[in-house]
Amino acid sequence: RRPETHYLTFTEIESFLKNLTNEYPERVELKSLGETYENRPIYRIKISSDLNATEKPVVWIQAMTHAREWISGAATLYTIQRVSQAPSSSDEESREMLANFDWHIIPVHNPDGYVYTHTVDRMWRKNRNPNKKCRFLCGLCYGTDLNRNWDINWGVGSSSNKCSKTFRGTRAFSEQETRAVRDAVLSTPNNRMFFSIHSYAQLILIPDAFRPEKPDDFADLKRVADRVSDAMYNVNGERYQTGTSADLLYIASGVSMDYMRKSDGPGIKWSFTYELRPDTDSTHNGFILDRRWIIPTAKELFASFYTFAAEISNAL
Ligand code: 0X9
Ligand code: ZN
Repeated sequence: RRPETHYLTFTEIESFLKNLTNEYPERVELKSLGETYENRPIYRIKISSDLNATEKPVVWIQAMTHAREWISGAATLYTIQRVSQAPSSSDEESREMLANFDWHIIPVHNPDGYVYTHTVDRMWRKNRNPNKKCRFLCGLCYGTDLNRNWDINWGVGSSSNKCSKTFRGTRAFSEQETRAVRDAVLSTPNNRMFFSIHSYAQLILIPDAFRPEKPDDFADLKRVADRVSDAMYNVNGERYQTGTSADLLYIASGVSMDYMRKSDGPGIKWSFTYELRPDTDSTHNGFILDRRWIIPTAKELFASFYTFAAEISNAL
């Protein structure tokens, strides 16, 4: 089964990634950044025109943080495939993306949760780390929301209730998944862009997520996000709104997008969160997008990465 026609299982994604590295060893490298509670690897695939050269400006893409948001993984695998194939294809956009940037992509940030959505509960969101509800004989609630666990204004706009879907964890970076990505980003030079991929509100979210006030460089971020939204619109006529989480959704703290901008942290100015689309013509829950929408959505996401890359390399 292929990632553009089916939602792959974690094991299938693993083989897909390994096959790519076997096919293109000179430009694709697969690494585990760490292991989850259930001992699954947190894969990072690096795609570079020259794996041995010093880092070009780096783009980070993090998908499948929330287990039920399957389209985020499927659409990201499509970009991985196109960029990996770039030099041996006539795909000019991918070639340009690879010429100007190194791509560090985490296609399944939350493998335990992802497996759980295939085996037990399609609507699971968090990871699967068990939380004791109290000290003695009082049961467990599973999972921390990996998009509330980062050390940026940790604690507000998230839940301290271990059973809640937005449980923030026992402290900032209590989870392996967030620590592994943090450490990988901090040890990589030349980080330039960061994207966290979610679904299903059809938005490009601009920092900050943790407050209603706009950051000083909001106008820069908004200008580029609006161009990206136009590029996405040109693919299938689907409009993605751009703005802050407070204006378009809700305030959330401890999210990866905000952490990546921290000046005493990764300091990545160009950091965004995507909410991909819901199923337009079904009565399904918005997280459950029929597999026929994988290709159209993946093409929009690819166009957005291409446009971000073109805009930001012009601005360098
Ligand atoms: O709540 C979230 O983590 C995201 N929505 S979702 O339905 N995919 O769970 C939104 C995140 C808040 N905003 C930003 N990260 N900008
Ligand atoms: Zn999400």
